[in-house]
Amino acid sequence: MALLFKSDSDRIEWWRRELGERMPEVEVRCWPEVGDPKEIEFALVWNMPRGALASFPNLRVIFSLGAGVDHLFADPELPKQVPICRAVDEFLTLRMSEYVALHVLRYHRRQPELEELQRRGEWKELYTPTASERGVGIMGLGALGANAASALAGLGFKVAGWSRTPKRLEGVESFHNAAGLAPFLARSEILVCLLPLTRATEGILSGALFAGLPKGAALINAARGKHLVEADLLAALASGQLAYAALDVYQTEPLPPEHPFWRHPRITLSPHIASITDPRTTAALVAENVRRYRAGEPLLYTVDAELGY
Ligand code: NDP
Ligand code: OXD
Repeated sequence: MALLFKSDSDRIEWWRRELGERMPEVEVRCWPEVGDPKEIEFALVWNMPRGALASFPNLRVIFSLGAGVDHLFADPELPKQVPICRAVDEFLTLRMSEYVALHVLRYHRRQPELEELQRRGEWKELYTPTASERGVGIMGLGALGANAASALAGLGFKVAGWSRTPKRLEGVESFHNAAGLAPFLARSEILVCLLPLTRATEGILSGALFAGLPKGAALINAARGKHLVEADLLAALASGQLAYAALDVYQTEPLPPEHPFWRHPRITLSPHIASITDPRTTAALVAENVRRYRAGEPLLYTVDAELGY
């Protein structure tokens, strides 16, 4: 029995160790050293080449090496009968909430402007509203969005969330579906995107959506680059409809060196590190799901191929 592992990270040996300790009976093979394709029963992967997963005739379960599964559904030859499980764990969730809190507070407390004043050697008081006067909107109230929303509510922000189906979350005003989008946007001075990338959400962060936000709002996108129409963000920053953006993900990754985002004075960027999958918690989840598969029990965190998440 073998598990194929593929990651873009440089922590391969750590992954091998964590997987090996939890599943000594499973041989871990690291891409591209596949061995006999017939022996691969499980795949824990990120950004596999198109068509590659279809070449394992005895594949039983595909594990996404991240919360998002768009990298799998982008493969037109993805074997349709094989269940897909995604990463949902405490470390992934907490790290994303840290990222969101960092950038919400950074904008809310006018830190980019303070840093500019520091560069100019200028001593000047800048005023900020209290958190209870600041509307923050989280798009996506799933494993990550719900935790980030609760964390911000705990800091005193006026938090709202938008999801596909209705939610109840203490301290968070909840909106859902197409009908809930306009009122949700209208009260979101800071908009955080934590949606999965699907047919329904690709390109959702567009000029039309920005027009529904209060003038001078800020955007934080930690979901997927393909949610954002990048030219529309630049136009909204130029017109003042948006005042600031913090971005972790891009249409093209790594972000090309000539891309205007790199040097934009009102964009803070990071290289898709908002929440990096942790080998300890994710190996434990994979081991539990391998056990469940063997025991004929329901798998944890399977995704719905129709919805795409
Ligand atoms: P979940 O699947 O748990 O949650 C997704 C949320 O989005 C749900 O609340 C869902 O609504 C909502 N949603 C989906 N489609 C729509 C739609 N069409 N309209 C409105 N709401 C919608 O995902 P996670 O919270 O675990 O992860 C979210 C995304 O974050 C991942 O898919 C990934 O792309 C990104 N990510 C980025 C990382 C980074 O480092 N930058 C790290 C980890 C994840 P409902 O609950 O009603 O189904
Ligand atoms: C993920 C990611 O989906 O890291 O987990 O982007």
